[in-house]
Amino acid sequence: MSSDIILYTWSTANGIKPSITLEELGLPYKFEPIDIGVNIQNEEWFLKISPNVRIPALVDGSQRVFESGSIMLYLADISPTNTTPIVALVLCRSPISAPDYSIKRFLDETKRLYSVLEFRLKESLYLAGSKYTIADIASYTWVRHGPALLEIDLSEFPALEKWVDEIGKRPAVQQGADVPHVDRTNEQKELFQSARAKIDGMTNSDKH
Ligand SMILES: N[C@@H](CCC(=O)N[C@@H](CS)C(=O)NCC(=O)O)C(=O)O
Repeated sequence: MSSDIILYTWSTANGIKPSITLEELGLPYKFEPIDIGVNIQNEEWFLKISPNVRIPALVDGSQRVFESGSIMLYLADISPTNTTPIVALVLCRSPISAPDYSIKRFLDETKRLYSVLEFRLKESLYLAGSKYTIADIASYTWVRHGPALLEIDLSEFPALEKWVDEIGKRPAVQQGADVPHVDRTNEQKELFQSARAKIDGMTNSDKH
């Protein structure tokens, strides 16, 4: 099957939502890596595709779509194979580059959101119900590295742990999460560890 879809993306939690969705739906696509570390997103040609100066963005023939949630809804809409219900679900961004005081706040908030997910996944196989949907993909890309980066023990959240392991084993997820192929795990881990060391050096009164 030939395709007009071009995905402009980078290997971030928002960036891999569309590639995982494309792989899951079996839609053919090409992709262009947009290295946000060297500001390709600010180049004039890219602003015509993504006026909000962010990845991911997608072009399908004469149609342009940006915002990861909009792209996922668009793909689910055009896919002939999609039969699952679509539910939007928003999770907080992880605090990799936040100011130090907000790192603690967002760490606590991340744990609170994990409890919310745990609550839901104890009563339901997937976030929107009995079927795997784009709500799972949108949340999975944020949850997958959280425990390692934030030093959270996921065994405190057994239903969430089972969900994240199961989704991570899906071939389409592994394929899509590797578009474009860039290993940023160590870079992210170092960033977080240095911020974490600063928090640990703060007094309790500084933390709020
Ligand atoms: N709400 C947007 C957020 C997209 C976003 O934050 N993209 C980041 C990478 S994850 C980006 O392009 N950053 C480049 C910049 O801020 O210049 C979405 O979900 O697509």
